[in-house]
Amino acid sequence: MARKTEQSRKLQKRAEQLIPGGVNSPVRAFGSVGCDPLFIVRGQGSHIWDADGNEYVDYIGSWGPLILGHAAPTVIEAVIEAARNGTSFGASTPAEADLAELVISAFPHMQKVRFVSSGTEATMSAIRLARGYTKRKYIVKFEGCYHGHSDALLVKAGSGVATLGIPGSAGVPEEFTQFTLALPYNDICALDQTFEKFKHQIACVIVEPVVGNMGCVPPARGYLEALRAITAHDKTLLIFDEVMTGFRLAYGGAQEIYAIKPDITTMGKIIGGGLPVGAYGASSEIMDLVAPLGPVYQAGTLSGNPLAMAAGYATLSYLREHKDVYSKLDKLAGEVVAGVAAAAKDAGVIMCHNRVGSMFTWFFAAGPVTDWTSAEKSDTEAFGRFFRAMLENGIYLPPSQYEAAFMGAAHTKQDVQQTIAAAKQAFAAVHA
Ligand code: HOZ
Repeated sequence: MARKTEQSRKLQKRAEQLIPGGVNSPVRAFGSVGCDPLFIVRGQGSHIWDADGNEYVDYIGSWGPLILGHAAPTVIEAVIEAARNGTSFGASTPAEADLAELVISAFPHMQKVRFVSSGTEATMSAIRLARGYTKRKYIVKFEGCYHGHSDALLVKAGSGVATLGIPGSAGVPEEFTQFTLALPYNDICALDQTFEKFKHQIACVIVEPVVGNMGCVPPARGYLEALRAITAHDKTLLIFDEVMTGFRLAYGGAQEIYAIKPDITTMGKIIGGGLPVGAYGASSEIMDLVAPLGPVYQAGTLSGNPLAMAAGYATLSYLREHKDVYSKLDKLAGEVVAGVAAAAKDAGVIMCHNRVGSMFTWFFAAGPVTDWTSAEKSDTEAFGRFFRAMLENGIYLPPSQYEAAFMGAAHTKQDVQQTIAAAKQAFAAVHA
């Protein structure tokens, strides 16, 4: 029987009258997968329910933050308790240093951290800090990586920008991006050439150490090491954008897995346990340039918000006490990724996959997908057919070929079996 969609449709029509595209973030409009967006009314563990009463296994988890699943009791109780004492003061609260201590303890290079309200703010502030520290203008980013929607970082960006197939954004004057150099990811030669050309002029290199925003793309062997060596040699700061990967791939993020110490780490998602948070951290020498100690300005009324601090603290303390969660996630995610890949092979569907721990993508491409040029070769029409068929079978995937899927601690073997069974049916639709 076809999935009911009447209520979600009604809600979308209403929202479209009031909000651009009916959404507060573009990918949610489902534009690239050819169906109406869902309106979610409830989440519990690894499942969500929409306004029409349909139930789905959720592989988005709010785009990564919900590593403990929806409405995890430890997080909900912490938020309720914090809310009873007031929701915002625009003044310091003890919870900020508590969360700061947990975050800093996870990253060996970090001595101080500043909380903001989103990943966009974190990366934007980290770039400003890098420029303030090095007194240089140029920044390097990579094609298909997404670091939020600040002007200088939208150049050749992934995520919604890639999904919509737009080169950047209207409203950003050329002058605002003249110091942004966008290079292919996983290409050491391009890095070498750029550092040769812009010697002592590059303030920082910002990278998703495992990319999530062109779909999941891991670093090639030796790539992050080369990045570290080149930046150190030129006294350029290396920024790891671990908004997605921090506390997800391992407690200490991608930098723990690949054993690299960046100069600045940006974070978001999991450190807010599902509430709006971002953060950037570095050595005291770098961080003490931030106002009020130093001349690099950054501020925010909702920065360090007590509810977000409480949700983040509950999530991180759980993960710190249960580090075996990462090996369990790795195993279960391995099973679902391999099971769906096998079903694709049996059905003769051209597909490849990338996975690092609990982050993964099935690309409708022959692969391997190692950078934006290879990701872009994906058959997005086929992905759309697969996405819609999976939805009909109760599986909620990211509504874009160029976004990673996430698994959380609440997912079960049964979820995995249901997903593989759904994929077997869905691949028939991909051929249709
Ligand atoms: N660009 C976000 C993930 N890469 C999606 C944001 C959202 O729609 O919530």
